[in-house]
Amino acid sequence: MATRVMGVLNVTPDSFSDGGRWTDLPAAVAHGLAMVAEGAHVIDVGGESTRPGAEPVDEAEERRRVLPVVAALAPHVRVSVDTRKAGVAEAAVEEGATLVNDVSASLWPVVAAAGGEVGWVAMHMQGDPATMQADPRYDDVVVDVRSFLVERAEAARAGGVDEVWIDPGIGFGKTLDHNIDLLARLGSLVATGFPVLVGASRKGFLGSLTGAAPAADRLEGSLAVAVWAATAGAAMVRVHDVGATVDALRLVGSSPTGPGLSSGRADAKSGS
Ligand code: HH2
Repeated sequence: MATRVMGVLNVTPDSFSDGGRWTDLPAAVAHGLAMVAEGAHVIDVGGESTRPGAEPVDEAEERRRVLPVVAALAPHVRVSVDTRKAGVAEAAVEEGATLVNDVSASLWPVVAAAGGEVGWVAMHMQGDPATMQADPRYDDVVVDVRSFLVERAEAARAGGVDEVWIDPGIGFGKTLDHNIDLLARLGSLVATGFPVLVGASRKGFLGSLTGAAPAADRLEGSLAVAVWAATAGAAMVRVHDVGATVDALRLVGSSPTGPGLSSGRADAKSGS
């Protein structure tokens, strides 16, 4: 199945990899449109960093950051709003967002109230960003995350949300081993039948595995995980490096835009 690409657009001063780069409205909109030109299917606009240790942002400030960007991009591309606040989600939908990317996995009633055009992403997080990496524990991380997500997703469906995504929340209250287990057994989430979104782009565990300390140096690991997730059946990957990810997915035949290795008719020139 073709895997779609969600481009990350953080309108924050403190996001772990692109914080401070898109806080100016014209720069944010230009970057969103550039990701669309590179092949992004959805642009995910966020106004509050949820990196480990991040402090919460108040609602008025989060609205000020995200709403103008959502309004400017919505005529051009599907926009999701990355928020934990009902008021921000509601306002973003009014400005044209049609997907609520909810790292708190609790906002489905807002989405249900918005009507059938709006989808919902339920992401798993253990604890809160401020403390979640202190000592995360699970009986079996894959089983625990799966049952949490299925319970939330089924509640949302029963409550009237037709489009429900699930996301294991890589790095959100997870050790290195937890992240690896979730990716290694991603098929267990895919088998639920809910479309799976995976966000591993530039995250810390890639640095732990490859030694690439600055987040911007984690492109190779990010691409490898995107390809891995797509091959395992993820329906969408959330990434910072859209063009490179679209190319990588195209090569393995997971991109909606072309044939690739898995189609058995790769367009490689003969002899090359
Ligand atoms: N990761 C981040 C934020 N939102 N949403 C979903 N559905 N899945 C994710 O894995 C996910 C997410 C964290 O990454 P980023 O937005 O780049 O950084 P920050 O939280 O510092 O703004």
